[in-house]
Amino acid sequence: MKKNIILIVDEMAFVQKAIKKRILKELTFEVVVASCKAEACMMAERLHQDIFVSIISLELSDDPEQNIVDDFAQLNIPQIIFSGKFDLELRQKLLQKPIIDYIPQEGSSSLHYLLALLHRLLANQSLSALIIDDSKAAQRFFSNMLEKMMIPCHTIGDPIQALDLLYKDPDQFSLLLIDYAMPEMNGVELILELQKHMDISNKAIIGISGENNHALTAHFLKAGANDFLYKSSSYEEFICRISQSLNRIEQVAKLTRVASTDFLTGLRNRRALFDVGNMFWQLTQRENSQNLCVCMLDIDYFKKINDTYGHDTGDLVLQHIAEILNDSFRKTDLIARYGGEEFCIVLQKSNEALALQLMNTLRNSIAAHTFFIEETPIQVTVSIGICSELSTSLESMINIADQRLYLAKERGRNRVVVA
Ligand code: GH3
Ligand code: MG
Ligand code: MG
Repeated sequence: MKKNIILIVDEMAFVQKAIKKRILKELTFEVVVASCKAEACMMAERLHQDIFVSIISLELSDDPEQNIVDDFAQLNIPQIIFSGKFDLELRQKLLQKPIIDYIPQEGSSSLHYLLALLHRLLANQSLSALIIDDSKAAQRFFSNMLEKMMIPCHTIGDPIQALDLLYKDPDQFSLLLIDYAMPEMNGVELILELQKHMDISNKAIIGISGENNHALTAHFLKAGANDFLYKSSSYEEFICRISQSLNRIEQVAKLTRVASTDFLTGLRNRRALFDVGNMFWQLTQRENSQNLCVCMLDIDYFKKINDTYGHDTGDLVLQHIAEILNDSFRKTDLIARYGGEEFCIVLQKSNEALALQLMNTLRNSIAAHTFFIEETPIQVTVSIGICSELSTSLESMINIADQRLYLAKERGRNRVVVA
């Protein structure tokens, strides 16, 4: 079961309130609060299996020795220390304990850091990291660290096996920690090799070295790593750098998603059609195959829908058509809104007969479907043109499919034209 409770332990009611308010606003956790160690331990005993994380102040009148940290550790409750009490000796002592992080309470920036950390921990659970290091001790050190950050991880000692694993399932790992000195291949060579075969821009790659050699930093970064750390770095520095790299790749992924998505239908937009479609075209050509089909689909007399029921209803019809398209094809096919009420579908590993069959099924199911928009029944038909010859470019295939679409219109609409 998902752990859904955050336990706040703090004597100060206003601190409790401030943290609780932000958590309830930004996250979907249940929040429980305790004002002293005794109360916190009682709650912990009862709820420890459901506690995602605890946020603990060390200034508790009934716990001058800060025993709460060990008590909670025994119950395996993840801890973030969020405390006004801060000195170097205490920091050293705490960093020996299995806590996630230590945040000095210093105004609103610390609360901001705390919330960012909670968001990070939550997202970390659904990531997967690969530690590539030939030293067992280093593997243990890094996996402990990632475990504290709630990042599931795998370890591997042989860089060649690591490459195999990454090629087999390129999307499995979003964080790679790569040691420099390894037998067979060093960490920089591994990144360069990896780049030849796959897109690494969606991964956080951290180079690591045991030697204090400054030239390595630039070497790793130039090869494509997002960051670099020495094995002697502190745990705090590791988690800050790793979290920052993960935040960055997630932001880039989000921007890329927004930039390639059609706002109204959620399908890919025209720009993404060309980006991804050109990749499909090149792949098909490299494989010496003819099996790529481009289909252009246009709604018949769509202007009439707008004129009769209004533009908003027209928008809803477009959204419904997009849903039907999404449900009609394989995940590996590309579905995009080309513009207005025109859509483009690129079928990979498909031939003329298969494309024709798929498009006729789609055309029939749209024609047979009644869209109910605010209880108004609306029916539409579509015309489709298919290009199944691997022409000189994706663009030329789109043009050919478009010409056939207009033949379908001329021949009376609600039909598919293939050649
Ligand atoms: P045909 O069968 O020849 O394709 O006729 P049609 O009416 O579908 O084609 P036409 O190109 O004359 O008109 C397309 C209409 O689609 C006009 C335009 O206002 C409407 N349209 C384009 N984009 C949108 C949109 O995002 N939302 C809505 N509601 N309408 C749109
Ligand atoms: Mg139309
Ligand atoms: Mg049109």
